[in-house]
Amino acid sequence: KDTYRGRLHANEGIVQMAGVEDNLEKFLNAKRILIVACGTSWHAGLVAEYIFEEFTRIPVEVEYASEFRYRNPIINKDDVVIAISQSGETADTMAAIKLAKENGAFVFGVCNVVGSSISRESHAGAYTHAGPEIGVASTKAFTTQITVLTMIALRLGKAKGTLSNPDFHAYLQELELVPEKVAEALETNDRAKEIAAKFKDAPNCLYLGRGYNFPVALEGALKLKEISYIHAEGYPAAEMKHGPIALIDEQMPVIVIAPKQGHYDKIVSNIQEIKSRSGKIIAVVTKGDIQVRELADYVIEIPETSDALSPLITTIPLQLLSYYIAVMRGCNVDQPRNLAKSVTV
Ligand code: F1P
Repeated sequence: KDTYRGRLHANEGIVQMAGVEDNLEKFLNAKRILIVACGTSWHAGLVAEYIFEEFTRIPVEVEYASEFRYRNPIINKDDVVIAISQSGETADTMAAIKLAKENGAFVFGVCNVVGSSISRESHAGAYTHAGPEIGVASTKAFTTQITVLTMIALRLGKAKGTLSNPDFHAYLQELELVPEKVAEALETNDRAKEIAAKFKDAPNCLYLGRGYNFPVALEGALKLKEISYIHAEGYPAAEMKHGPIALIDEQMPVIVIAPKQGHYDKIVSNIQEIKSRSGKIIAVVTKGDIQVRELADYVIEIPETSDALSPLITTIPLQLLSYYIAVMRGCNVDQPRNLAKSVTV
């Protein structure tokens, strides 16, 4: 809880924003923001796409660095390329940066490890200061990456006038409350443990979310795969009817991220579709929710948050769920098989 509290306070100088301030014109003149990253960092990039486009109206593209580096992508001089990496050593992300620089783009790094290769190779950057990531699977790196990217988007939205002053201040105030909300979300620990005990032997799991929480569904599924070796897939809830719905039966646990926000009514109807096919529903809901509670087999309650900041909170119970499932299956959560902390080849 303490580490979550500490590192989110920008006014204590823990999150460094100088990289943005010194290069504000580059960002403001960007025709496009291109985000390159791998794994969990790529998921943070997807959340950032929603946030940047909403706050700044600058078009954003998010690419797996591992694909980007091998194709012949169009990179323009007025692109800002944001490279996200916890370790700052990921070879695919490094190669994507090299390509971007060769094509004259401005490269901004978002790294956790101070002085890492990516922080040295990028033109400017911001550190996440999440503290050491002891486990191989990224967890606190994800929430701090999103926090830093949100702060950048707020700064740009304010400068561009695409975000109103009252909205800007409301988001800043809400960011200050995030550590408390994360602490509250961590209180779902026992509930996550209880649910984990029910589903630890499931061969497959489906994760669904909409809007800002679609990338959280991807990240929830990745966390489960990485540390418990259960096959899991994340999907935008609205895409379910285009394929994955065929998978649903009474054996299939479906984790739905369903906070009471923008897409709430739509997600309720997605949950109804799962229920009518006898899927087992585990829903992450806003405290006090009634509608989803009536439909779901299990609910995990989190504090109320605005749409844009909700991934910082909704991801916590999913991390706990994966953790407990992995522990109950006897897996080494810090050192999963076949997985390296820095993928440097
Ligand atoms: C990317 C990443 C992590 C994953 C694992 C392997 O690393 O895919 O997201 O959990 O550690 O590498 P990074 O570029 O963010 O350091």
